[in-house]
Amino acid sequence: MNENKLYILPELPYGYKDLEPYISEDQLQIHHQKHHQSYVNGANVLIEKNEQARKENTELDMKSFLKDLSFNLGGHILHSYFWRNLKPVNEGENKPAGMIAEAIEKEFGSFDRFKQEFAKTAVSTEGSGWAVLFYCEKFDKLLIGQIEKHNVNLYPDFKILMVLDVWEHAYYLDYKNKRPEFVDNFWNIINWEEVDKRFEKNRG
Ligand code: MN3
Repeated sequence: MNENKLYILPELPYGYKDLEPYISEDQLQIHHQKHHQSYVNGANVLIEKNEQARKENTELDMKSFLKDLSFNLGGHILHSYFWRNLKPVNEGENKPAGMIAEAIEKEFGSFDRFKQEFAKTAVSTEGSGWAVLFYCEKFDKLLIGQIEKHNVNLYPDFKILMVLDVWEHAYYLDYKNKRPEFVDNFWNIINWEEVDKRFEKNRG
């Protein structure tokens, strides 16, 4: 890859071993360096192809081009959120604090109820996809969503506060087919400070 690409793979804010035992070094490295990188590369290739077509004044199949672009760009953006809403394992219980904790309490009744709904969302996502915590500014409301692949079922305009990748490539080395175990362990490595920061920023 040359250096003048539009999209680049972000560095992780921690080391590849730092999410163990919940995500192994091998699993995290392949997920970041191979899978995430492939969406970055895919988006760059497509953007170049489009620019080339404009220069040469040739036609692209817009429908298929845009589908590929939203898939790859969606993958890049969601993974970038995902790495930052994870953090190395600390001692003690990992629970939200601050404004996001209050908002979860208000919306879901309790943190446990939120966990239950979010986990069910992640476990029941069909095929490859994401569980997402969104914020709707208009009604000052938290919403859970399921994004299929990287780009289907998105709520336009709603801000992404937290994501969980439930593609098999996110957990298969460590958990094989046991997605519920992976989802269960996700709670130990959520960076709630980052989620709260996103919430406060979007709430204004
Ligand atoms: Mn992934």
